[in-house]
Amino acid sequence: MRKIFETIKAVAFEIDNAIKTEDLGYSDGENSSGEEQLKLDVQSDLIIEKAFANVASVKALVSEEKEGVLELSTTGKYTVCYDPLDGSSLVDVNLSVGSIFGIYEGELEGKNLVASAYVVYGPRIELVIATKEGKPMLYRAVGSEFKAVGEIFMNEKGKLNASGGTQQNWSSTHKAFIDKLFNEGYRLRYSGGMVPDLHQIMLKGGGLFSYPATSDKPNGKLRQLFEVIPFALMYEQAGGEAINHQGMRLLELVPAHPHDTSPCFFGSKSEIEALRVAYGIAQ
Ligand code: P6P
Repeated sequence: MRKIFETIKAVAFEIDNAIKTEDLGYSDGENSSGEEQLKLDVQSDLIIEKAFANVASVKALVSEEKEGVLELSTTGKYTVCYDPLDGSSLVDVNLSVGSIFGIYEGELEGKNLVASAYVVYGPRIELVIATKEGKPMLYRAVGSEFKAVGEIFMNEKGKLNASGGTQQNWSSTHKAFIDKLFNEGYRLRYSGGMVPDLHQIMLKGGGLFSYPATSDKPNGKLRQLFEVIPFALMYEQAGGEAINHQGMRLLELVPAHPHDTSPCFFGSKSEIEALRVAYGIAQ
């Protein structure tokens, strides 16, 4: 696993350099979710694929930018599922973006996630790594090295509310719940980049990030294997919770297809409990 984390650190610097120096135009392709691919999406994907090809413990890769599973070896132990440059459409307005990694051992489902990591490409390059032991660890790039900053803890209750999805397509239940939080004084913090938005809530004392089922996306928008499940480990290990609209832990999801999505809610315990009450799924 150490070699996997070292590889993530190495690709973080390469992708950050690509963000700062490469063409921001669109390629002529689409990803498996039918989204237009930026040249940066394709390039970031290639950087990661090349880097992991040399890691003996990795047997396969699943990428947001590719359809299926890319087999690398028959002797490897882990499958790395990743979103190479999440929120890439924000690069051309100079907002923070990120890479997300889920490391699985066995079948590709929530219970087999053994570790996750994400990189934030912002004013600074930051990396967070979570395993099933202990709190997530925050690292910050200093020169060409990542230095450990400290463990991440979430408060019981926060102040931030990142409400995703198109509001006109929210259910009345979800709209009433989000409005209630704002009426209680929560502050809107939503950039449209999952990585910086979830990173901010974890580091700024907690709150709620929601991307619900909507009339135009009844299964939500965010992908289970390389977005939702990796962040679910982060939030649970930091002392928060991560559930879907039925109250199921996101770490218990079993995707039928590598690009399956899920409605998702990540937050401090207090906000997730309030969501359960609002959605009528209180335990
Ligand atoms: P919306 C970026 O495209 C992304 O996949 C996530 O990074 C982000 O949380 C979400 O989509 C934003 O979606 O529909 O709110 O613009």
